[in-house]
Amino acid sequence: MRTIMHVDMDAFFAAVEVLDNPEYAGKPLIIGGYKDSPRGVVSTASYEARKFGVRSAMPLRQAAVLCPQGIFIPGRMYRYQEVSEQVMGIFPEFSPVVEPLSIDEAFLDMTGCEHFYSSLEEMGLRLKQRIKEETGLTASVGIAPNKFLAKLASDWRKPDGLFVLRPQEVQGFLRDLPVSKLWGVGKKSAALLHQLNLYYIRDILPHSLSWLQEKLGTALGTQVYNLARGIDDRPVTPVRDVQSVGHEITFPEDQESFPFLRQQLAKMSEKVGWRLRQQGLYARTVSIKVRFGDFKTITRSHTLDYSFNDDDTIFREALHLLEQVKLKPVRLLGVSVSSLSTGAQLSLFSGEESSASRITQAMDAINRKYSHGTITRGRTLPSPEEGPRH
Ligand code: TTP
Ligand code: MG
Repeated sequence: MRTIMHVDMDAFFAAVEVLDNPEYAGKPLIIGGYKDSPRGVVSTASYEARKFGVRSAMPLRQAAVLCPQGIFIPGRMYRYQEVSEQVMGIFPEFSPVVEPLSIDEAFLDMTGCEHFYSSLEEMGLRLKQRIKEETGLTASVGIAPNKFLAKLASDWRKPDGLFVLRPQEVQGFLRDLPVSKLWGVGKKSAALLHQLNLYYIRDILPHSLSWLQEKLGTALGTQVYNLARGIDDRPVTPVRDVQSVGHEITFPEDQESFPFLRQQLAKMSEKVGWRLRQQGLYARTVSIKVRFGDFKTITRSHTLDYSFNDDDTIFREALHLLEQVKLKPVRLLGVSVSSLSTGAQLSLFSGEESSASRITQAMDAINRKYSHGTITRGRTLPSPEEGPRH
């Protein structure tokens, strides 16, 4: 039995606009273009605007009729992409098997990770909390035995929802849903099913596989037969093999204080090291990414002649790279490692490193037992005179 988690951000583009423009909070916000755009369509609408019937893909003009008091804005794709990267960057902390589906949703295969949490509810809550803490945004999370059910579950309590669907509850949950909720059943297929008098999932259950295949074709017939029973064997497929492991932070206010940036670098180096070790990987290259207040972005890298997976090496190299950057107010700071391999190619000075590696192993054991971040190094804590500057 698998444990699959589906995460979908709430009213994503609109929520990012509210985050950056708090005066939009609680207002009907419509993203996609100005009210009088002749051809534009709605990308998304805030939940306040949805009350008026405004929906994604609806012509803006129609939205303007339904919701004349709506605030219409064209949208800022680069910013949604930036927040999307922030959100996607959190998932590997929870599972090494992540499949992004669109700009604001992903599947995480959590099979085998259940015992890290007191319950599946806590697992979902922890992810929601991390997203909120990192981005200020809410997400809806569904946890179920497969992808089809997990996606239905994340939608069930939207917005800011969390819904766990357990195997014994699946049949009861599916029965009364319309057939359009079946994966792959769009408008056309739904019409086809309606012609056969199949309106709800419960209507499909009495029919045999061969009857459905005969009426709907082999592919759709098989899919409908299985999904109606909550059967879906598709694996969570990561887009590609991991090329790099990284972490980045976008600050609420641009930051110029070097001690503060150094502390952030230390924190992120620990996270990157932890994830490397969780996946049994070693790296040879450390990179930093710095985005300034004016959005100019630079990256700097250094490749060592040996492989490593300890926080100290990552931090030392990242700090060295940061020291060489001429600082202006910083909007985003990131650390990543690449040139990955599954085995260590040890340094000539490996004897010297072994005590550091013993400390890392001890810290990981504690963090694995409790939760990551339980034990951390002093350099990741703010010094008394140097907190973040807002
Ligand atoms: P969705 O997750 O479908 O919608 P949403 O996040 O806005 O709202 P919900 O709370 O229901 O999940 O899509 C994510 C983003 O993708 C959405 O904010 C805007 C964009 N999008 C479009 O541009 N056009 C579309 O037709 C859809 C469906 C989404
Ligand atoms: Mg969404």
